[in-house]
Amino acid sequence: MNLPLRPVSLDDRYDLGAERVFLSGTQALVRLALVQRARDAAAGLNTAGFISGYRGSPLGGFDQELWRAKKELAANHIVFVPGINEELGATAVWGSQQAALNARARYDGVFGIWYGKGPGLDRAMDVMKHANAAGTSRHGGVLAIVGDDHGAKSSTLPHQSDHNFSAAFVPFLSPASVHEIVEYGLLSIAMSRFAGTWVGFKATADTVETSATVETASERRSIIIPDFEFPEGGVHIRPNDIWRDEDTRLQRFKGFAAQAFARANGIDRLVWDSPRPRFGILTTGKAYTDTLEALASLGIDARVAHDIGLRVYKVGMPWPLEPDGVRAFAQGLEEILVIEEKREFIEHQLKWQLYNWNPDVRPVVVGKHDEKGEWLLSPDNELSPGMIAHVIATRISRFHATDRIREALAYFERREAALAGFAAPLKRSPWFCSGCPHNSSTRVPEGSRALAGIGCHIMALWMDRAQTFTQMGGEGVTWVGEAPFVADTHVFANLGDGTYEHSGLLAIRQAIAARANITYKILYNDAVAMTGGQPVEGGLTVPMIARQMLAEGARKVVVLSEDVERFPPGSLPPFSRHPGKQLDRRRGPGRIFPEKAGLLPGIGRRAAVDPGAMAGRPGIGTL
Ligand SMILES: Cc1ncc(C[n+]2csc(CCOP(=O)(O)OP(=O)(O)O)c2C)c(N)n1
Ligand code: SF4
Repeated sequence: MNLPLRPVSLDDRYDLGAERVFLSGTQALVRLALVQRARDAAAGLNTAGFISGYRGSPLGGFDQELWRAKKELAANHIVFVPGINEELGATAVWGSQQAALNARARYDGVFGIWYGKGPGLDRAMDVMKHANAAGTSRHGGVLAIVGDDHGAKSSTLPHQSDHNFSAAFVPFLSPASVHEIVEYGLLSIAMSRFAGTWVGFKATADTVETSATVETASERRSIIIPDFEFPEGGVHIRPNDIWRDEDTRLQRFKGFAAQAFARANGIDRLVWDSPRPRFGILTTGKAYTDTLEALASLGIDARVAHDIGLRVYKVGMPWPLEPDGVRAFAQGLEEILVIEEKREFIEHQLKWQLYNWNPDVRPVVVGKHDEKGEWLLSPDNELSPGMIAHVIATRISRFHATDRIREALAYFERREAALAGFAAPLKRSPWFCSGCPHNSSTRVPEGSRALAGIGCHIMALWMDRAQTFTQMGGEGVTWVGEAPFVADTHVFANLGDGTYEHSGLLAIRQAIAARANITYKILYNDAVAMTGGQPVEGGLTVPMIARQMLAEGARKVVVLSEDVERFPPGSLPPFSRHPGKQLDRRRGPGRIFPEKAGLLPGIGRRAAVDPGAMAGRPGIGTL
């Protein structure tokens, strides 16, 4: 039988009329902005969109996707301005809500979208709290998308942002897959408009860095605005607000409004039920899809669940946990297993929700630990369907044990044992690409020490060229706290140009203020390499950095380049150009700071900028 093939094109991803589109999670975030604007227009609202934030995996490519969709965004009144860092990006998004306070506003409202990696949310917490307390505009709303890397696959620490969102009193949603991104995004923006809060959105590599064919029907779903008793004057942003009142509105109204919205729109839902329930699984986000896979491997589907008394509850909004739904779910259960990645978060809320409620409904709640306090689901790293299957099988074994379960468990155990005993025959340390300027610029003279920073050049840690590093924007500053207590008198600090623009300049200012003896190597490769080679915001050039460093008070600034002629006469301030690729490794920095032999004499109370070097890539300078 010859079935006609549906015409498919990669451009469908932003075709709002398409019923089914193939797109990545990152593209779904772009589509979300377009769909939001289209829904507003259909509802008679003249809205615009504003997007800002800072890149970092798993949202490393969001900015590139937005640049690619420039035409679509412009046609839909959506403005994208990359932040120089997450904190300032969030501040700009705060401004998108203030536009509604302006008597000369050109739109009914502006929906704001902020994005950042987990550590970016860490550094943006101050603005997050202030902007959230100030509130959103009635026809605007803010979605704060955070990229969480639970397994530290592409980060210097595993991170989960759940606790930060709740600390900032920002309700947040957690989509389980690409399929839910647009729908959850629309719900989040509508919730943000309704409850007057920013609404967070958790993106993991599994949800945002994968692609899928997605049915678009959910983009047209109706969104219910529930009845809710708001305080006089409402909960939205206002001029000359009173700070204590902002807090009262947050604590007493906005969180509860978010719960009412979640309840009305079924954001948390019972997925499987049974007429004689006894065992419940409550799960969220990526762990939900892993749980379904685990259940399938154990031969448990909706029909088996129905027969054996198993319920599955999917939480779409992990904070603040909506109480009516979880209490209804808990009724009749002997035990609830909470399956969530990393530190327990929903599990604690669930226990609060149940404890003072109804003593007749007190199921045992287990998750990270069992009822005896023994570890059950791992708090570190990601969960796998295998791990989850193990725990489910063990917990339900008292009422449901089958050959299929025994076989599946035996398979997982065999696999685990094989993995535990496996040692790679060959280990290959990552290294800079050949021709990369970092190959030479991260070397230090013999007897010297370098502190590493965030960026591709962090690989210096694995090349015996550095032993410690800091977060983005802290480069070299650990030396301020170490130097008074050790006999060494000098260190080098590596700092990429992307990080310099993001926050590293302040680290240098701190070093100078503390009169620390540091040689900063500003590794200019004209790209934010590690996240995909994006241009550095603001078009930073070598002469700009050199002049900036002198103005900050660096005692000496030297440009190292194999081709100093690339900088026309007059473009650099009057200081030494150094026509070499790197510091002389045998003679130490005295070679380029020839005032005295030894370590950076004369620098003493000031930081100096000692630029890194580069290989011969056209158009790339080195400072
Ligand atoms: C606060 C924070 N935001 C974002 C990131 C993600 N991130 C890791 S490396 C990097 C780029 C660093 O670029 P650059 O300093 O130019 O170094 P290069 O990669 O070019 O060596 C970014 C943005 C992070 N680690 N921390
Ligand atoms: S900076 Fe670019 S060339 Fe160098 S290691 Fe990173 S990706 Fe490779």
